[in-house]
Amino acid sequence: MAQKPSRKSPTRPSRARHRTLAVYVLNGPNLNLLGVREPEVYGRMTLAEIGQAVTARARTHGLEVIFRQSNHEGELIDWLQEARTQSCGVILNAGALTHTSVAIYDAVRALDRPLIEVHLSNPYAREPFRHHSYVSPVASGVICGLRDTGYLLAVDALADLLKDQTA
Ligand code: CA2
Repeated sequence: MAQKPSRKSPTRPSRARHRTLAVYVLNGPNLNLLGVREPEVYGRMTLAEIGQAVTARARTHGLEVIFRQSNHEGELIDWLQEARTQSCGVILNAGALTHTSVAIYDAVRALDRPLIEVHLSNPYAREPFRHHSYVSPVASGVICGLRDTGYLLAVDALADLLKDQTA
């Protein structure tokens, strides 16, 4: 019996293989509380509003965004590992884990993608325990103290780094 011709053309690669990988924007512990408390430190925007603004900004660069928050170190590490193959780059606000987590440091080291570290506040103008970051030495760049604007600048910076990569 004659075989039904396959709709897949062997010469045309599937769309899935050629889809643009997303920017992962990962947020750590307590950042789900944004907009609810301490607006004088972190600004008035909620994390959901920042997510919307970041997604819109990324779209102007032709980039998609996966925006997530977790209060759990292990979940953030799982997402950083996922980002090794599923993202074109990462924007990370690891919250207080920035100052404590060797495991986050190891996961970022293993990433093999550009990563921008972001903080809403300026940790260097705050308590001494916030002055050390485990992320900064393995980040492509660091933006802090500019509140939600920092996330948008991180999108622009990442888009620039990605352009340089493909140039
Ligand atoms: O400034 C930042 O983005 C931080 O990553 C925020 C972390 C802090 O531990 C870092 O030192 C700097 C804390 C996030 C907690 O966010 C809250 C928001 C509203 C109310 C309470 C906490």
